[in-house]
Amino acid sequence: MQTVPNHQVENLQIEDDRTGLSVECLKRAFLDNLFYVQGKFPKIATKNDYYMALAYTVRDRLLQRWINTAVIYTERASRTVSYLSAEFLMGPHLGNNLVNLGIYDQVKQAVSELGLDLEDLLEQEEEPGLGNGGLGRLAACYLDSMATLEIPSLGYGIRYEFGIFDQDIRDGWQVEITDKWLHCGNPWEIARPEWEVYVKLGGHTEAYTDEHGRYRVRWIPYQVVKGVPHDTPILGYKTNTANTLRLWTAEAPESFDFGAFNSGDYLGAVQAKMVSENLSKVLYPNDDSSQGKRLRLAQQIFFVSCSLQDMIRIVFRQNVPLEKFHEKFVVQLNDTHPAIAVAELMRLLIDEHDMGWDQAWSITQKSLAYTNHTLLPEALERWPISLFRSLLPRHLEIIYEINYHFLEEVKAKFPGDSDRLRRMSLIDESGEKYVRMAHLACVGSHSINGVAALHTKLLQQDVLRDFYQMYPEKFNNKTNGVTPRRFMVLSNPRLTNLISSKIGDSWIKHLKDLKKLEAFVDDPEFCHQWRSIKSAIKHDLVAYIQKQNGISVNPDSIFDIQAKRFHEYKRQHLNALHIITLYNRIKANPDIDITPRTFIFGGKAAPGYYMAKLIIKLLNSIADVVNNDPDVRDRLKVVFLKDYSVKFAQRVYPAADLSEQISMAGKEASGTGNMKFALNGALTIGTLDGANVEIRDEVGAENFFIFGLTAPEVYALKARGYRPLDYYHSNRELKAVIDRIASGHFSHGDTQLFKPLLDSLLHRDEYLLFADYQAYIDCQDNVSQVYRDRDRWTRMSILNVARMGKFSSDRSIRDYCQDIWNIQSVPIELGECIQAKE
Ligand code: F58
Repeated sequence: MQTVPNHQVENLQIEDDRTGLSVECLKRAFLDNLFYVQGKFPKIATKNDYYMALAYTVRDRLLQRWINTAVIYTERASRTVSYLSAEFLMGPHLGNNLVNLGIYDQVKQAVSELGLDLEDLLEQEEEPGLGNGGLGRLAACYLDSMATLEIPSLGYGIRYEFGIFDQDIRDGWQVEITDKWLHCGNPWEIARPEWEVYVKLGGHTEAYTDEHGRYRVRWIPYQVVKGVPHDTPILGYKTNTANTLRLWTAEAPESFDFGAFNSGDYLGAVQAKMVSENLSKVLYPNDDSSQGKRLRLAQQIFFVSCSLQDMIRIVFRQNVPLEKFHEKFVVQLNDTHPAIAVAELMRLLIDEHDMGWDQAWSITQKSLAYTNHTLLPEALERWPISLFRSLLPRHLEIIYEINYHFLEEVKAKFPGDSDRLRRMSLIDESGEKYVRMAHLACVGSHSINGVAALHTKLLQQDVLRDFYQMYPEKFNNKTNGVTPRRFMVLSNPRLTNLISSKIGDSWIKHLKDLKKLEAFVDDPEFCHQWRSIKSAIKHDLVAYIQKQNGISVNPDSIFDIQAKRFHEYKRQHLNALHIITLYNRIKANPDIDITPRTFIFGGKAAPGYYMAKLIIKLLNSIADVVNNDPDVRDRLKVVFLKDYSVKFAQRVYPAADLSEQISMAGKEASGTGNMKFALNGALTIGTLDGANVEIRDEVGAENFFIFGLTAPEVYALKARGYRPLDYYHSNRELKAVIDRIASGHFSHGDTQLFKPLLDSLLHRDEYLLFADYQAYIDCQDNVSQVYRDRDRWTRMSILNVARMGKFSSDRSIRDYCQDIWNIQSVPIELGECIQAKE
């Protein structure tokens, strides 16, 4: 569709009620939106109507910035980061936009003058749970930081109709419920049907010779799906930059297949429509393995092709020659889920835009960069060749050709090393043939990065070792970070205000400025305030737990929290072993002096991951027994908070005393929850894994509870031959814990319920719980000791916060900009273009 220049529209005065920030103006705009957009008036409005009216009021204020940003980027054809991710775990938009616009307090006052409570309205928002965990949340933090740093960027992904499932707990078991986040409408997005694109799937290819006598390939697809972009503005913190998150929905090209319709096959026609729409129907809820499902590969090509076609459209619209695609865009691949971009960009350039192979390859490599997020071998994506061919016949041909050239390069660099060729090939031919997506991403990108120093080192030494030897210059580390806007300013206003009252608020944009807090660590008044705030937040969580779970919790106990996806490598069950150890000590000696603790868990398990679900059941079963045993006398409480989400995380991080980061060393790529907890003043008990290593380096070993085997020790122990039974037999407390579970004590006498879990520990223990058990218990005993010295604990907490500056996602994004993206900021002035021309 063409844009029609219209000078009358350009000169329109944007009405003050759509942009004004005074309390009076906000109130007027709110009532106006309630009436004209929501079609309600106060007498009959529901809470959701009020939420929607407020959301539209805030969106109006974003639009002015959003349009200004788009106009300036277009005029200047600014270099742009294109962040391709199958997941964006954005969390609720309203509160974040209020913070970033700097109007939280005005809006609070405006709604309160209308007799409403802002917290209530914030609670009303259904968050878009379009991600599984860390990877999707990282993408969201990066969008926030790019906008804050005024970096032109587009986030590209899928607008799943159903995001990550809602979790209920019934009889201690996880039950999954579909997430209908769109059922009340989504006020934050604007559909852009004028920028729809088409994606081909299936069918076959044909070779032909074009009018210049060149060899060409034509792809005759079996199916074509339409992608429609839905845009959400992403506002930076106190800047005018509003970038775009562009999510694609899949539709049938026409509402009916008219061929089938006319031949009377009405249901067949509707069926075809449903098949197309399936592509953006649901987020895959697995957080580790790729299952080789056809629909998932179809989702990947769908959003990647839509996004690359959209970028090419932008290139043309801005009069950039296609040969300069890589100067206009740098495309960051968030893991291998968008790695098909390597073949798709080649296909678009060669087949659709007549480019030669060499030039297309050079542009592809210069444009793409790949971030790896995992060290788990089972999480490395591979697609069976047969599946791949049936869905993407043309891409498979292109991949074979890339592979041919690539293996020639490998041969030239490592002559006579056929084993290496086999290991590095884009095609795994050891049994059934597979396409290896990580290899494709490595070959097709100019940069390959891990997400924490240790992770990058392990990639180089192990998982991607051959590629590191082949292309050492491509490898670099970009330690993850988190946005302090959502995870401090919005979620922890009390601590934010205390900090800003002492050191000003520059730290919100320059997190390293938190260092200035160190000057107050010996100030008793400050320490007292610090402690009172933590205590007040804990009281709030106590009330929430009482309401949600009906459990009364002692606010003076240690709030010991493990909140993350459930996975054996993350070892929530090691935490369970500690709880039972303490329980056993109490049972053996009911008067024992134990520092009171509340163990809080939150997190979902992949629906098909039986062991993770059994661990959830175990924790809930322990909770039932421990919380109701009179001998325990409220010294221990175990709480499983259901349906962990971003909204929920924001409530939990600020209340933590102790953050559990206890994965087996060498498994957690980085972790980002570890950063959010520490930033909110929790102390960490953790292994030397992922970013824990760097957090400890920053906050100081004396302010961090480290325990357990290191990654090299893990490998060495496994190489020697690990025998978990030896630990069981030689460690009295460990044996008592395992025996207590086996006896049916937590399962109403049922000795079979947890047997699969116990068998796996006793006979395999892949994640070395038994090997780390004693070190963990000793470390926890030390935690309990230190907690009793409240002044010391407070001091450690303050120093943790003061030294977390490195872990802002702003720092991560600056590093990406400098080392990979080669991109500068483009500040946005309001009023330069469309606004208020009189
Ligand atoms: C996570 N990966 C890492 N994957 O586990 C974590 O250490 C890291 O901090 C984080 O990425 C950000 O770098 C992760 O969340 C997924 O959820 C994928 C979803 C799709 C299937 C494969 C796993």
